[in-house]
Amino acid sequence: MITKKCPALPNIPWEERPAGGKANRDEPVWRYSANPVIKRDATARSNSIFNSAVVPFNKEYAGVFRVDNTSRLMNLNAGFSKDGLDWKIEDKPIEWEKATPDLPDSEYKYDPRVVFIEDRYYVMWCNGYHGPCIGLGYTFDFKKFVQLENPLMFFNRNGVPFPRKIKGNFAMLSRPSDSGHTPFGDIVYSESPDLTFWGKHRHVMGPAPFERSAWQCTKIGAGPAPIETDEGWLLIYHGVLTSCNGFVYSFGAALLDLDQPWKVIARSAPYLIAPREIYELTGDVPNVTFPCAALVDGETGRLAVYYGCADTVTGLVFGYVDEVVDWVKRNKL
Ligand code: BMA
Repeated sequence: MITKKCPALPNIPWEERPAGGKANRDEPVWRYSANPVIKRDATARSNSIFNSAVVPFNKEYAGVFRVDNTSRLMNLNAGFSKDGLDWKIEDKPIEWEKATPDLPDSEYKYDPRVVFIEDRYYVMWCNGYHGPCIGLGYTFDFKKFVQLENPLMFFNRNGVPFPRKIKGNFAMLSRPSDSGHTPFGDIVYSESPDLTFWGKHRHVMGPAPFERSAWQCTKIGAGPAPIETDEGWLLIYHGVLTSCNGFVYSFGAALLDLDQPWKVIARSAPYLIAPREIYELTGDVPNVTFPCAALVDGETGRLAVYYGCADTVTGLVFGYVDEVVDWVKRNKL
């Protein structure tokens, strides 16, 4: 078992791989049969709930959800669940307390990631401040939330913290962008001693050559917080293809070096999941599967990945960390 570095999570949401016709396909993950696990109208004024982050919390689950409301404003709401499947999401967005009074206001917030580091849950999101930038904050209880300095300059999206310090520093991935629907994008690594000042920027990987892996040939971005395994950090990441109808968002996986995570050990040429089901193919933005959170049971290696579907609802896929790692190594770009 290569996931012993992750804590046990005996109540991880789970469903066995479906038997039958698809059993011989080389696809290490399978969709929850009751997808979408979170519907678009789960709060009083939500237009859509997608690209959201869940974590184990007090033997149950909590999360920070991207809730676009019926004015089509993008914001983050807290939510709670006993089993990771049935969610109660707050009707009102999180009201952030500023760590220092001179912190700039956010024009919007979207695409959160949540990770427990040392003593608290950190939230990273795409924050509106003169264009998209990375927002950062923390909570202990998912009731009171404190906002910290924006880690990096605008323009940037898909900020994702590592779940532990690397050689004494906090670490994150991000994806420098422009102010619009960016037609490019590479994953970059950065470190910080104090979560305010970030440096040691390193290029991790860029889009793949079109002729070798087309689903990730326009841009890529980190998904859930990297998962620590004996073979490296397992990074689930999204990739974008530009079709005649616009962007198509799929996701695949890579293995990064444990001590120098900007070094890519392996990266998958095929995707893990691409828009195929009706709730991934149609919605407010068609053809989007966008992972933002992963739960792992360190005992069994079970993996549950939450992903936004067509910018409208939230889906869930299951797999085993070992099988995904093995699949990445067998299907290297
Ligand atoms: C990106 C972000 C994501 C979204 C994706 C597809 O720029 O807005 O939240 O899922 O586009 O529309």
